[in-house]
Amino acid sequence: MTTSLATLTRLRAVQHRLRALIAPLDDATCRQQFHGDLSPLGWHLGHCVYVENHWLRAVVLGDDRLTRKLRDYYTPETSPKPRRGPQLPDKQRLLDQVMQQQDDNILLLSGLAEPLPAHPLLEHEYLPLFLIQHHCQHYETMLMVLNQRAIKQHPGDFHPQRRLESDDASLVRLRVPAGDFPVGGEAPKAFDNELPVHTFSQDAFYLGAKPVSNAQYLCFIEAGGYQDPGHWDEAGRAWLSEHPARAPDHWRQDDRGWWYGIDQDGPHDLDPDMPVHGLSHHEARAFARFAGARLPHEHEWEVACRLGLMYDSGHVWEWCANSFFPYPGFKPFPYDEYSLPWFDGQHYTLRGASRHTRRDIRRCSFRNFYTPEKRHVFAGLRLAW
Ligand code: AVJ
Ligand code: FE
Repeated sequence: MTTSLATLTRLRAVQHRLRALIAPLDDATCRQQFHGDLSPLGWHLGHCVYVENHWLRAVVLGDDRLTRKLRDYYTPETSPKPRRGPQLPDKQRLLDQVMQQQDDNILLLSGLAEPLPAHPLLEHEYLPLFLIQHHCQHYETMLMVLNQRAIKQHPGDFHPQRRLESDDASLVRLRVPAGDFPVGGEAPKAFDNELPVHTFSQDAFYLGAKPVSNAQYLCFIEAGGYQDPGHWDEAGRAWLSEHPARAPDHWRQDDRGWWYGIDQDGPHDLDPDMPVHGLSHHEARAFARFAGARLPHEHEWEVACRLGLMYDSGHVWEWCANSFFPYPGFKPFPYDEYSLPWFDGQHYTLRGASRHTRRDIRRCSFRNFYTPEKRHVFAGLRLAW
């Protein structure tokens, strides 16, 4: 068996991107935990090459020499986040090891130096495609870490050039027709949670032409949205009473009361027309109620995407109304923990993509999922009626 040049190139590219995020940082930064829900950057890099080594070497080639001792440390379920930083190798050593192993894995997958055995995981390039998409998700999580780092380290001395003005929360609506539509992803790229393809029957509904913008979200803030319990359902009120949130996660006010944002490159003016992010599912629901709307079901979103109505999407993940659930006939693949534990009613589906999402996982059927209180995942919302 061999792997096509196109697939090898995509894997190579994301391997390189992962290392490039680490390369300019010092050792202490790579092992620091900047947010309670996020791992150190160095752990993400090591985890990604561990996942390659596990599937390719231990499972396909039956050689677990590289993974045996690292299993507990790089398996999220057995590795407490606060312990991940101190146990990392020195940054330069980690980078050297990772680069060497990535190179070896590309060579193995190419089948050029030595023949790659026939194995079910290699059929239709399933394994390298899985690895690419796995790494893309960790790449994005590493951007979340860099964002949290910038937020925590920001001294609060920024003055935006322009004052963000609030804008009417009513939006241009698209009509999405009623009908029976296929939903789900295509093998071999699809993750287990996107399968099988099945039919979704919907009534006609209206969907925001764009996600809610920064200026529109400011309208909610200035209208006292965080203070008025009428916009919040019971779960939202419970969350609000425990969290001091009164604006998106990365928004700050200067001494004039002007809003600005912080991302991995530091503080910046907020573009009124760009989609808002940094919102929990609770805030997304409250905004929707405030605007006289609701969140879309993930399959309404997917149908609209398949009908070509999402051409400007892709700057923020979009919280959906429903929790993450298995499709009828779901089979866990390639391992139970990829999706199964998260069908727990505690996770909500997100659709779309953020500006940090690489194109390998941008598709109408892709399902992201997080618990509703998460505010660091580049998530905003789109309204439905
Ligand atoms: C689907 C993005 C929530 O990052 O925890 C990565 C994807 N699964 N490695 C995560 C995932 C295993 C997952 N998310
Ligand atoms: Fe992972």
